[in-house]
Amino acid sequence: PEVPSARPGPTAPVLPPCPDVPPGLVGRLLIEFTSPMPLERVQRENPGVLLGGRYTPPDCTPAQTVAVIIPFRHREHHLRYWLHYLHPILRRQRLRYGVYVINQHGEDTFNRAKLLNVGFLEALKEDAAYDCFIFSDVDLVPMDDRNLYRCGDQPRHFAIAMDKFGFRLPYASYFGGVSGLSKAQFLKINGFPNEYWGWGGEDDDIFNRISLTGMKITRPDIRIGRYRMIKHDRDKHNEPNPQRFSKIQNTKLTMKLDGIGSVRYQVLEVSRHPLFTNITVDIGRPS
Ligand code: UDH
Ligand code: NGS
Repeated sequence: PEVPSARPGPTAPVLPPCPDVPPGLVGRLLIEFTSPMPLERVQRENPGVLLGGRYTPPDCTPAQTVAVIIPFRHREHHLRYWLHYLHPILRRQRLRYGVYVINQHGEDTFNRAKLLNVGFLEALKEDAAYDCFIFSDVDLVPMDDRNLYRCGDQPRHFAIAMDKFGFRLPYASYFGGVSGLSKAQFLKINGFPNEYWGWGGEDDDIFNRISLTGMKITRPDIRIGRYRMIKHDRDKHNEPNPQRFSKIQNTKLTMKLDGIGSVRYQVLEVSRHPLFTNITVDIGRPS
């Protein structure tokens, strides 16, 4: 008797796994922030990106599904550059990904790490398949597409050679700018701290959480982990937090109670734009 064909029909193509090293990367990139960047242009240049900033490679099946989480308030001009440079890079890296801008509502003190916790939970509500989370400041653009925005068996630090630091680490335990954790790694450290209001220290607290749970960060080669930062003045309502030095001494005690398990917030709006999903959130204010 004739054996039914296992071959899938044209509507359900089974694609091969994406290769470890994506073909067609270009390496070092020219990044500049001088000419204006209209959103219409960025949309026109990225027709393959689906509503909400979702993308799936057409020619292979990626091993991971990556949520890119951006803490945000009043940086629309930076976001346009970020989208312009990052979408083509992430596409060349053959990632299945979505871009989530977590927009802090109101004018109370900014809280980067709490916004990132919100991003983790809200991205998972959008798609339970997310298993890798890349946390990126809106003003940081990689200068080399070989810096792959993926998760590994340890938490990863991507932004290790920023122009403003002379393309070096500012200090050995620096974990700021752009970092990535798998879902399991993120949950293992109870997510990020919610109690760092204002500028500074939250990235050091995250580094402490990783070390205290027996993990060790990985980084790309220093020649590949290069970044340009869009120059800007200090934002309003994000003054240096005077408590940051004492708080980072206490991570071991605080991390059990303060983290993804205790985050409280209210989503005010979810809007799907052509190149990103915007989630406006009320995260409260320091108590
Ligand atoms: N962010 C916003 N809006 C804000 C504050 C912060 O979107 O009002 C986000 C944004 O993604 C930013 C990230 O949080 O990239 C980190 O904040 P930051 O850019 O203020 O931190 P950074 O260390 O700058 O880059 C601190 C002030 C530097 C002043 C330099 C003056 N020459
Ligand atoms: C450290 C901060 C970090 C910050 C890093 C780089 O001193 O949060 O400087 O800052 N830690 C504390 O303040 C405890 S930067 O030069 O980018 O402004 O990421």
